[in-house]
Amino acid sequence: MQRLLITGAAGFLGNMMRQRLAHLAPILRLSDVADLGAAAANEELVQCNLDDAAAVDDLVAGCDAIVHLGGRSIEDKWSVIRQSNIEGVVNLYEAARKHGMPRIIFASSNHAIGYHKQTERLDASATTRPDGLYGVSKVFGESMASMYYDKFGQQTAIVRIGSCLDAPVTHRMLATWFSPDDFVSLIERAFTVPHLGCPIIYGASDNSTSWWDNSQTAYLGWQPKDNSDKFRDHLMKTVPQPAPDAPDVIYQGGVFTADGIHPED
Ligand code: NAI
Ligand code: 15L
Repeated sequence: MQRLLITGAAGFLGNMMRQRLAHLAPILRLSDVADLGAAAANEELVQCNLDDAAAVDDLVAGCDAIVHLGGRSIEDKWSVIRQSNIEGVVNLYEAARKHGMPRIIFASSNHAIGYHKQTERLDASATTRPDGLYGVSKVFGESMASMYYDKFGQQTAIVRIGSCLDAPVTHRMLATWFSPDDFVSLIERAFTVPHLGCPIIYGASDNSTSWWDNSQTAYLGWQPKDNSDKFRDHLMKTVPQPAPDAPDVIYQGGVFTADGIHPED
């Protein structure tokens, strides 16, 4: 691979991946609507809005693979979600189709299935149960990936990310935690497996508490290595246990299920 595109590169995960994925290609093309700072010798910086089709077309041209992290990452009013996660995904997939169909990692979210109870165990065939407009937009993105695969053969790894950060900070995250190292190894695998297809993969580490079953994507040969247990004792001692009827204890999407629909200004 010559050039890897990372969208949302100024964001939390984007910043992390800017360092951690640099070994995958000699050139990293980094994009965001926000400022990306100074370019390192191996970096091309492109500041653009994902809702700008022409800009996204230029952005994708010449890229051999895409890690699509750009978009609104929490619940918000519809106009914001639509611009970033609906128009943005449409523009990205059209640009990819026109420019040789580079493999895409699509950062979906557990909020696509957030209204499932924590007592359920889900695999890739589970019904989507989004827990807000943000979750609905991720279901839309997953559908775009699926349709572009069936119609054009565009390959995408749809990753329903749980909670990707250095360490879990809530009790719920003992189940949803996805270590950055495990995310990196999944991306590496998705770009090197001979046939990727368009799998749905739950982005979680090998946590002892788990609601998700990735057996349908065993063909990828990816195994998470980390386990949130190493943080369990500290978390139990330092973070108060939520009430048994709290959304964070009942639903896989946790507190997102308690959000209202955000009105427009
Ligand atoms: P973030 O909010 O820190 O980063 C998202 C980036 O996308 C921001 O830098 C933002 O400026 C950019 N962006 C938003 N709208 C844009 C637009 N219209 N045009 C261009 N750039 C735009 O979010 P984070 O945590 O880094 O997440 C990255 C991706 O992973 C998001 O798509 C999020 O939904 C998904 N995800 C993240 C999880 C996590 O644990 N961090 C969990 C589940 C999903
Ligand atoms: C997400 O989809 C969000 O982008 C992230 O900020 C976390 O809140 C995560 O889900 C989560 O459910 O913990």
